[in-house]
Amino acid sequence: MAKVKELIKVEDITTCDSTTEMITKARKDGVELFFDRANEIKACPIGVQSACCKHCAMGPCRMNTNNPYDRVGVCGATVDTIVARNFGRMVAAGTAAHTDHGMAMLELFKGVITGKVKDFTIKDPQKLYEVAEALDIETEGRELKEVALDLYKELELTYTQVDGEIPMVKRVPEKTLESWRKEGIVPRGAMREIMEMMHRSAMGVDQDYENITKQISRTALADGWGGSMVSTDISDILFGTPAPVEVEMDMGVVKDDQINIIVHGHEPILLEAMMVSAADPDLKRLAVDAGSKGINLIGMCCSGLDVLSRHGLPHAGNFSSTEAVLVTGAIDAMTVDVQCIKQDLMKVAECYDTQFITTNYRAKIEGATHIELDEHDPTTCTDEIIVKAISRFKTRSHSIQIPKNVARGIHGFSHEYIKYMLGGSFRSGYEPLNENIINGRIKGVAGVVGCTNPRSKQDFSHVELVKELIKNDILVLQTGCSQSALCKAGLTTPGAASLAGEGLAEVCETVGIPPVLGLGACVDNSRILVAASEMVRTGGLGDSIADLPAAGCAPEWMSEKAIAIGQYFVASGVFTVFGHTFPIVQGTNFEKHIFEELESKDFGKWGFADNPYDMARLMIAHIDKKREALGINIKKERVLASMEDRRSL
Ligand code: BF8
Ligand code: SF4
Repeated sequence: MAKVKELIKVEDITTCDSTTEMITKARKDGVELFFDRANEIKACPIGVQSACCKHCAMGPCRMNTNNPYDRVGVCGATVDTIVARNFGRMVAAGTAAHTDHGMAMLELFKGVITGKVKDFTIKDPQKLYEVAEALDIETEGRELKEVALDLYKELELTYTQVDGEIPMVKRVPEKTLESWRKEGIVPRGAMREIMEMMHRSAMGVDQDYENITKQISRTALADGWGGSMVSTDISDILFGTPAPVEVEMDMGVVKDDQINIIVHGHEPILLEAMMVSAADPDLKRLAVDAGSKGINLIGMCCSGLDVLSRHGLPHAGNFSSTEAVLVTGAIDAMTVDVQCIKQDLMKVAECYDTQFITTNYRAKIEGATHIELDEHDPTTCTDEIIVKAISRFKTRSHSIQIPKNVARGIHGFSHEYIKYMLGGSFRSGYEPLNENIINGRIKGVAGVVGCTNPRSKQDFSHVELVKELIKNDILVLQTGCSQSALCKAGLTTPGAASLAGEGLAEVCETVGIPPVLGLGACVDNSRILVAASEMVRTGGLGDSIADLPAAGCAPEWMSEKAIAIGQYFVASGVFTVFGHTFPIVQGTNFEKHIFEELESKDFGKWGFADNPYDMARLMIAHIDKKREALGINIKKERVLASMEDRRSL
């Protein structure tokens, strides 16, 4: 193991108590973690501003970040071209990740409806009908299978459509869609958009940053309103639409006397199949015969959030805790599929003799055991994983230390549930939410989402930002790793209403909800888009998403996927703030374009701040500006009209 020169203080790394405890143990055990390397490997100052182009062998060409216009690349590319192209390629990569995942979900759906996949069925037929109706597919008097086949064909266009507009634009508010049409950015299929983004950002193609930005938006929209949205809808149809459920979060969910299996990644099929295997009577008996009290299935990161939302399965933590949990010595197997799997998990697992298993043909890791999951027969793979975990349990040889912390929260909100909870079954709809925004009890809505990053103190910005927002009566919607941070901090319980401003607290107490609503994994940001559309359609808050008193933030982002998400929120009309770092050169025309000018086209815009309090200030100021424009910025007293007033109406 490489020797770390200077160890960073644990209190500067994380605010998560369990991760703190495990970092300390790892140091005692001589195990290096990614936090240590983040401290040792200084971020490249050119790369951090995306000021280098290596798209051809005449370069790589490096710009002067202090004086961005004093030089151009060998081919003459300006700093604006270079930074915009790099940004576009990040969006293409992030979009590819979400849409490839969505396409895998769609293939699974096809397998289920054609009878080729027998281990899963359609769990939520009502959602299937709803999605079909939203896409104008005839449902009246038709068999579920017939509708499902039509839906499959329609949704496939999300990925493959060569021309025209993707199906899900039917959900976009009219005025927002009009703005996209005017700008020429309504997406075709994701494959086409990603291909065109890669083409246009190659050497010698699109060299006008404004024109490049159009393709950046179009590609990102093919993710948010395309690949990600289809992934969410299909997962709900196959595995059930989430409804609020009490969950346990943090490393205390690991049990000393049970066979602990961590499932980490992004494809719900792996965890859903693991649940089937873990319930198998033969495997359960095998686990008990091995001397354990049973099989303890635990999720991490996004697929963990998927099953946490749907089934209340325990969750051990977010991206920055995936190595730390292995340091407990109590993990018998960690099994992974795609995305956000740090390669060094393999090495850390090896240090503790944990079985480390890859399951997806797309993502193998040197040294890991590969047991491929075949969607036609997923439990053959997951049964084998459990058998391996049992054998590791029998030969446990490392000292075990499990942090005791377990937080509880209510998660599993969906845009359907938000509609139901505020209106009740009698008058379900978004009217109560809109009314409460108009009357000022709720100032606005914020999406706080995304990763943790070892270059930013784990969880700190997520928690501080959200505390500021709810204190200011802003209802917070969450997806991705941010949710683990907020759950650990106790903010996803109805009791957290006591930390909210008076108005928001009143609404939360009346409805019995937390002021911070967990909506699932990162692809489930699409739920926020649908909720925003419903708010516009319901009325009283403007005609397009850009009119809503809403803002988004990814305070500790690290993945290219986060940039794709940020861009589709911006293109949809949302002011989106990123924290800690932003991959552009400051003081350039491209920066001005995406941080200021886009707003004038009925889009949102980007914002940046390096601490949570400034992030909150930016978001609140934007929400106030939108309230002002809507003419609802004055907190009105509720006055009952007198009979005289009524007569004069
Ligand atoms: O997709 S929030 S660290 S796990 S990228 Fe990754 Fe970021 Fe977590 Fe899920 Ni999303
Ligand atoms: Fe340099 Fe232009 Fe080649 Fe980029 S495309 S590496 S700027 S010569």
